[in-house]
Amino acid sequence: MKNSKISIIGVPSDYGQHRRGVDMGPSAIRYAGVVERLEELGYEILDEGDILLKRDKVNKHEDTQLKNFKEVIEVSTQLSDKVQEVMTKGRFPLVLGGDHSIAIGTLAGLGTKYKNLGVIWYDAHADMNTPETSPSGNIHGMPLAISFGIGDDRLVNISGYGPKIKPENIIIIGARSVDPGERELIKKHGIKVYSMHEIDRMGMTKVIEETIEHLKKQNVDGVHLSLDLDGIDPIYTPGVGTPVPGGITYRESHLAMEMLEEAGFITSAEFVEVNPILDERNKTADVAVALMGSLFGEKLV
Ligand code: B3U
Ligand code: MN
Ligand code: MN
Repeated sequence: MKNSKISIIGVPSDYGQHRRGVDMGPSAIRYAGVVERLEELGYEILDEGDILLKRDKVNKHEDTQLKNFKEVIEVSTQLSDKVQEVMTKGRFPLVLGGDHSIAIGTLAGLGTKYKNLGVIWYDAHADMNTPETSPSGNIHGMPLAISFGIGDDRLVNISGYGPKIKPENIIIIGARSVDPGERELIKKHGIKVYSMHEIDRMGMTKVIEETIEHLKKQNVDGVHLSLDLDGIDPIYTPGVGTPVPGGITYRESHLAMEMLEEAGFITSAEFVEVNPILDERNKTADVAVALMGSLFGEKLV
């Protein structure tokens, strides 16, 4: 990674879905040794601590079906500010979730600096539902659509502007649970998706080669990796709220991280959906930290 200074931002939010415990994700990842692992690689790490969350439920009389709507707005706004502050200091933002709704805030912050940001969305899901198409009302199933301008206006316009990213700069890797409305949006906006089908047919090497090639062709001015631990097969990462079988292997994931590191163009990252309550002895946080090792240049020999 070109930037040798990393700032860790914890976002202990579980507001984007209904299973408690994912708010402990940042603690679990710290416990798994993220700071030590990256320091060992020679980075200067600053743990910025966690975004502060209010726990009073104010959503009771909300004018929307979206769960914890006001809380998600509040967390996203705070996180966006924090990401901007970290970038102003010239540091690499490494965001630890929390559920995937936090990506709304991360991308809101990143978009103030990067006008042509590339986004790699490593996930079993497309996270492109809208209030109309969502089967659950869970905002963690919506952050990608929101970030390219589709969804509730108040979420689309976090930090006073929107959209944050362009659909042609998005690449989804690992999809295997896609809702009908999401499929339509993927087609309509020509979103590039490497589902498990393509990963199986082409192999992860080709998938990442094409990803890198595509983003370079798009002339992106930065690349954000948004990694949902449920993209990986639940054999390796059982501690997630919505596990889907038939996922990306541990080895394929390391290879992907290593190839992205070699490309040298990742400018920010987030690791989300680690839920230690649903986990087996912090296995999922351990995988998250191991993958961060590869993403930041750990070598086997
Ligand atoms: N697509 C479903 C399920 C889901 C999305 N993201 C996760 N689960 N982790 C939804 O609720 O939108
Ligand atoms: Mn997700
Ligand atoms: Mn997911």
